Amino acid sequence: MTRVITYGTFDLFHEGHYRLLQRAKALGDYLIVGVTTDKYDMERGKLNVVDSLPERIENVRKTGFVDEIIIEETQGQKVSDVQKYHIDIFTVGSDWIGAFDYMKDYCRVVYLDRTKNISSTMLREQNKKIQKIGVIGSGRIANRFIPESKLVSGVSTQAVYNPHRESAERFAEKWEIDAYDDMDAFLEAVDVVYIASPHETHYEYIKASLEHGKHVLCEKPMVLEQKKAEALFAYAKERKLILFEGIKTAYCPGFEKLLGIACSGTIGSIRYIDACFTKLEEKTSRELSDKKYGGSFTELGSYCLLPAIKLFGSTYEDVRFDVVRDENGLDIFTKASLAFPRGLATVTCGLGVKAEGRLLIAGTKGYITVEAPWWKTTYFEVHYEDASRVDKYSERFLGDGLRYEIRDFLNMINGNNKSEFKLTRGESTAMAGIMEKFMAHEKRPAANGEG
Ligand code: C2G
Repeated sequence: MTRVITYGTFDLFHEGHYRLLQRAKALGDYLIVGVTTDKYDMERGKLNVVDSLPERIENVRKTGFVDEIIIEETQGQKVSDVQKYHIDIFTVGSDWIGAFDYMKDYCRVVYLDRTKNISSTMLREQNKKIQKIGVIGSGRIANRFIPESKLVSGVSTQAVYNPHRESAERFAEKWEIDAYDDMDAFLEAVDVVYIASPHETHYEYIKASLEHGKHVLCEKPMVLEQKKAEALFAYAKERKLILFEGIKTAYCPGFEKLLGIACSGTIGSIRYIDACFTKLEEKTSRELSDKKYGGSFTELGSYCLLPAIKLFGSTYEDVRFDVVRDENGLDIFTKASLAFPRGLATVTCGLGVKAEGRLLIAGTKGYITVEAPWWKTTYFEVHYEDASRVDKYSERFLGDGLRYEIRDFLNMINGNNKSEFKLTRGESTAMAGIMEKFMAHEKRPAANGEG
């Protein structure tokens, strides 16, 4: 008798789960399924699990493929289960290829093809709850997005669009999703769109997606013109769609905690913010070779503006730019100085100059410091006039951190507006306005053609 084991959360049970269990059972005679506990899912960084453990167990049981169900509670449990239950085959979906090769010392390991498209008539009711994501763009950030999206229950990334068919296909093959170079067909296939294409293409892609009735999560900077941000948000609102700018810092728990402490009065009234982000790039990189839309400020400015806009508000009295340019005329280092009614902010970004990359929030009673990478906030300190007193705070930041914005985006789609305050339409619009002023300062076009 061949004994098989597999594990999973099996939240919002869908066809991908069903087919996995069906094929797992077919690998042998006796199938054991380990269903994860909420605590274990939290530990391994899976967000937003909706169904309770008894519901998830019941859905696994109902398939009729399973001979025995156990609970997966801890990290190292798989190896001991294999020995305890005399397992011959360990199996899991191909999205985990390589991750469980260490189990080969104990039994056979089989990665079963992941199900690309989880919709089916049979499971239509359940599938309604799962948002099918389509990704526009197939570059670095899109590659980071997919594994992060797998850690948010309630979404399934199923399609990629790139006008260059080959790039779309390469990306689709890597992530076991469908490739499109036809925008209409792509938008037909998905419920929501994640945009990770070059900055100047965002506007047209957001517009097309909203026109097709799709919710949109767009990478920063969403657009480089205030009027365009206003128009897009107004249109999304009219169509009752969510349009969401993905500045990951805004949604991560550490930054949320930081804002909470900063606003709590602990450091008195905030009067000065200094945010710096530098990341050295190769001269040949898109960021340093795209003469129109590249450079430090369009690339990193959104992160640095975020704390200032969050803490001082969207209305500023003045913004000035000082820029160091390379031979292409692109800003390799930019300092933006902003005056708000309540205080001052300086924002420094560099792709060709390295600096300490710190965030400082100064108030009338003390100050907060967050060292780089403060944009993935995990630890910060509060200092006072009495230098011997330092309050220390820490928080988790999991993986690449995109899972937090995906979770909040999903919550908004599902009608839970609690996340809206994390980055409001007004704040996103103000940032687009600052980007527009920067582009004008650099005498570069903010828009790619007519929009
Ligand atoms: N799966 C699939 N096709 C999909 C989605 C999921 O084949 N479209 C598979 C996964 O690869 C996994 C199983 O269904 O084998 C359960 O998926 P999840 O509930 O998402 O659980 P997961 O996080 O993959 O946990 O210890 C837990 C295991 O590591 C797997």
